[in-house]
Amino acid sequence: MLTRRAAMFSAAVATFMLATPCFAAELNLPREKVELVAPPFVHAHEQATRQGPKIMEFRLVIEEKKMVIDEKGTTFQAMTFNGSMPGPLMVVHEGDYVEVTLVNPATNSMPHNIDFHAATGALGGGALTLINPGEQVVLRWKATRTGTFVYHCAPGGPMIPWHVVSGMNGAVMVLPRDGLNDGHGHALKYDRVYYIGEQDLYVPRDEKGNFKSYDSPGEAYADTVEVMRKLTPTHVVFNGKEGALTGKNALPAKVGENVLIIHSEANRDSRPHLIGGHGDYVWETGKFSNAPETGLETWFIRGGSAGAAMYKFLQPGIYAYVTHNLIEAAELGATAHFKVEGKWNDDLMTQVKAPAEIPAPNTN
Ligand SMILES: [Cu+2]
Repeated sequence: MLTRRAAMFSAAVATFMLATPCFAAELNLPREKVELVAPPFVHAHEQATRQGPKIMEFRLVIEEKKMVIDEKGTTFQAMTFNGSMPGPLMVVHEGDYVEVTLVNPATNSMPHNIDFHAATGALGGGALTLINPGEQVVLRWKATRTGTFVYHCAPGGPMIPWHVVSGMNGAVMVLPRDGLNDGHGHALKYDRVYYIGEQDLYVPRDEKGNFKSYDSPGEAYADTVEVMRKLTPTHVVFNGKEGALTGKNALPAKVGENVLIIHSEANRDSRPHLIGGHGDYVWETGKFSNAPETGLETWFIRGGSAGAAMYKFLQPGIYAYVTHNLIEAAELGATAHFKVEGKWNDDLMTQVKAPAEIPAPNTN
């Protein structure tokens, strides 16, 4: 059934498409084809660049597929960009053009599109990219603002939240051409960069309270919307699955390295916290035209945005990176681990006395 809101949205799309001559002007700029990689990793890129603006070419293939989302083996009818939840991080520089080929293979069951928060133009490109299974489309937009920004599917009306919480979201990082800085003229460089995409999931249960499994997204839709409307996720996970970034999947780093963490949440608020570490420089809203905050304990990611935090690890060990709603971290899945190698600094922390029995009170 088409709701009033969905009808209004569709009308807005139709008006926009009629009113806007859509042509691809030729740009006389060099092109660079980027091979995207699945999160938490980020494709190779320059931090600062001496080159002029380019057309950066990306290819996103939409995959509707069943994924396992927790350690109990719960399955989920996911919708994804390039097969991962979240989709890959795309990195460009201010003034570059992002040219995305969006592919909706005939094996999919639904129309999809893409709305880039970093882009300027109606619906973030959503109206120009709506494609049916068996179609592909090419969108180009100019990266005029620096920062980290979410992208997500937005095919209209009630389809929008459902596709987003089914996994169709990711992030773009637009770097200043001369790289990151601390807001006081000092350049900041990272030795490693990781992309952590937080995802709230709403999985229906059967009468016995067990998670239900479905054969297609369409079959899961009605039950899933009921769970979504309660606004209480059954899972809050990093990178698509409980445990995706813990244990053997822990993110490696070394003492002395600056690590940049991009954290997105396309639908819901989050509070990243690195247990035992800090945010040396945090662009909480993710926008590099603002000076970063320094020395933070916990920061805030507004639903529908991506933030960036840089930290130089000073001690070795396993660091948990969580959302500091600890119920979500420990019970719903939102925990990652950094595995840091290096030399321990006793000056920063030491165990002065090992655990021992409490001494008996001196009665003399
Ligand atoms: Cu979609």
